[in-house]
Amino acid sequence: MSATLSNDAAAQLRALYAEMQPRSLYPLWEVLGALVTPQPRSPARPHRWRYAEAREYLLRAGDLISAEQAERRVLVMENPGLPGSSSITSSLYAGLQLILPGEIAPCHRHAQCALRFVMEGDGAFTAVDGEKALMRPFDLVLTPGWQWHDHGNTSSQPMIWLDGLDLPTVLNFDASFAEHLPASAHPETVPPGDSALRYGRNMRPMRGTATDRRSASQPLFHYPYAEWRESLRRIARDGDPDPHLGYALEFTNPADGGAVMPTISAHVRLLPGGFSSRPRASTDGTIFVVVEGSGSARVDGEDLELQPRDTFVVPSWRELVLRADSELVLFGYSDRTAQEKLGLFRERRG
Ligand code: 1HN
Repeated sequence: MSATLSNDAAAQLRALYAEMQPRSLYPLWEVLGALVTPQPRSPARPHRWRYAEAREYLLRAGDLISAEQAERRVLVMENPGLPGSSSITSSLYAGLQLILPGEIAPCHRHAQCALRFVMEGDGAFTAVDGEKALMRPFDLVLTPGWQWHDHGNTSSQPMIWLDGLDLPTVLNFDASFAEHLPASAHPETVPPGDSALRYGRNMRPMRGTATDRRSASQPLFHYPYAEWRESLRRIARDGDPDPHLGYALEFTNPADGGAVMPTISAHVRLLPGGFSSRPRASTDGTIFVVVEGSGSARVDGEDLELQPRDTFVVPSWRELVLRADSELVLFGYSDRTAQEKLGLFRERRG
């Protein structure tokens, strides 16, 4: 509300508000400025979670509660600016999940889309609709909405990964559904790697044949580190990095060439040692994991120092400058694809 009112009118308006309130009626002019801001004003804050610290707490939880008892034994990385929300940005969730040797995290499915980005361990699996992905450090594994998934660890080491979900988005739409499989594990319907053979080689099964096994809209769900790292390594050998992003590759869904899931985009980037990015802001608050190297993320002038396996978050429309002390490799995910579909995505490159 911009115009000044007489004392009399102001007093009468206050009386009017008090009378309307029991009928759930409110004056827009008192809140309009906070609702329609000239630019994003996220309550989320830039923050970094040290992997070594979180890991200690997670292993202590592992001594006290089993994966089966917890259903999912996860420490939520909640944004300090969004207390009580279990959210890392206004639209996305992040947590660190531990599965110990011999454990099973029982089979369920839900409307929410999830990704896993492996932090440590080797050989535990996520099974998606009956196909196992054997997980290695820094692999990306997807669990698209409404696909059955369970996790198991038949290796001899603990396995820890980051879970990224669109929980706050689904909550916002009041569209959450979930169910449990009566058995703790889904029957194994195809051998590990089956979907990569059928859909991961710029080919696909002929339509309408029995070789077309997976959901037509989400055929691939395992993006191994060995493959994406090799691509980054080789494209960084010749050609210049993008001044804002470094060498950056987005993971895609081969069904349509778009983002990996309807609400989540994911990418990796490599910044050569000594490289400083030009400042950039975007409307998609982004969660990053440091894969390799060290450096810093300066967010609106505040420095977050980065070490391997740290997670950090850059909220919407905060200016990010990345500096690589040694060759820095990052994984990142955001709601960019959802914003693009809604016509909301913007970026500013300085
Ligand atoms: C979930 O289903 C998993 O399947 C992990 O591993 C974390 C956080 C909230 C809701 C569902 C999983 C989750 C989750």
